[in-house]
Amino acid sequence: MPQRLSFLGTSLPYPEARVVILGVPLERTTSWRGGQAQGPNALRAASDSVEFFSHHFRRDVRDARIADLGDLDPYRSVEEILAEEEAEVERILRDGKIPVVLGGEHTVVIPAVRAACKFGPLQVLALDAHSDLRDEYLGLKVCHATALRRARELVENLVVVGARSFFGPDLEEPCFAGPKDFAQKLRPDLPVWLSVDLDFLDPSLCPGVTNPEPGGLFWPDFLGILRELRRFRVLGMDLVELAPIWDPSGVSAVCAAKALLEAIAALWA
Ligand SMILES: [Mn+2]
Repeated sequence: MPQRLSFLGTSLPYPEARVVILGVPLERTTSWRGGQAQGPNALRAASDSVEFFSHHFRRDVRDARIADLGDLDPYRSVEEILAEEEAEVERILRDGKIPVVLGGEHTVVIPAVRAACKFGPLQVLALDAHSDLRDEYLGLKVCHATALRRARELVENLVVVGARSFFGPDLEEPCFAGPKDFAQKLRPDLPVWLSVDLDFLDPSLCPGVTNPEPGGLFWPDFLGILRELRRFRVLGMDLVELAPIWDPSGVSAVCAAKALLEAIAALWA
């Protein structure tokens, strides 16, 4: 029997799926220590350790009918990879399904949001330790440090929760919110794209990320955010910046797998 690593061991064919996972192991514009290319498969492997059932949301995630398409080929130019990702996310949405993009660096949010915008006005909720609002970084307009600025240019509204690393002027931006009050900054009339940079979590909980930042959020904050988000229509999500090589305990990959499971249980099961 051919074996392929998949989230929760799913082998559901694409036509039968409601939630569709796509790995984009992009690691090209990283400015420090890297490691995100191994994120998608580390998350898949760690998903063996979590139950299908979310007791917080009283849902079995298998009811979300999850398919896992595997990873895009990363051995091409950044432009080619991002273009294929955009086409894939667009196809998944056009088929009436929910795309879940696994990074890779946070740059992968840009083509995902660009694809989702083709279906109407959109807003983005990002969980991130960093504002990612630079206009360019190290000469690049499209990279991990500009990801949320590029995404914001595409959508009607951006809200960022968990930010605690700023370069200065970004601190004056109106998009930042706390885990308890963020929903007030979201527009009730617009669908949401959820972008989860795992470094929003405190590094004591999830150290295996490319740019850990002290003073982060904890698990109950995340569950509370998901609970609030259930009032909105969430079109899809990305989960990025898992860098398992920096966490020999493997707990960060389990956090990532569990975070994805809880998000699917809360929003789509
Ligand atoms: Mn970040």
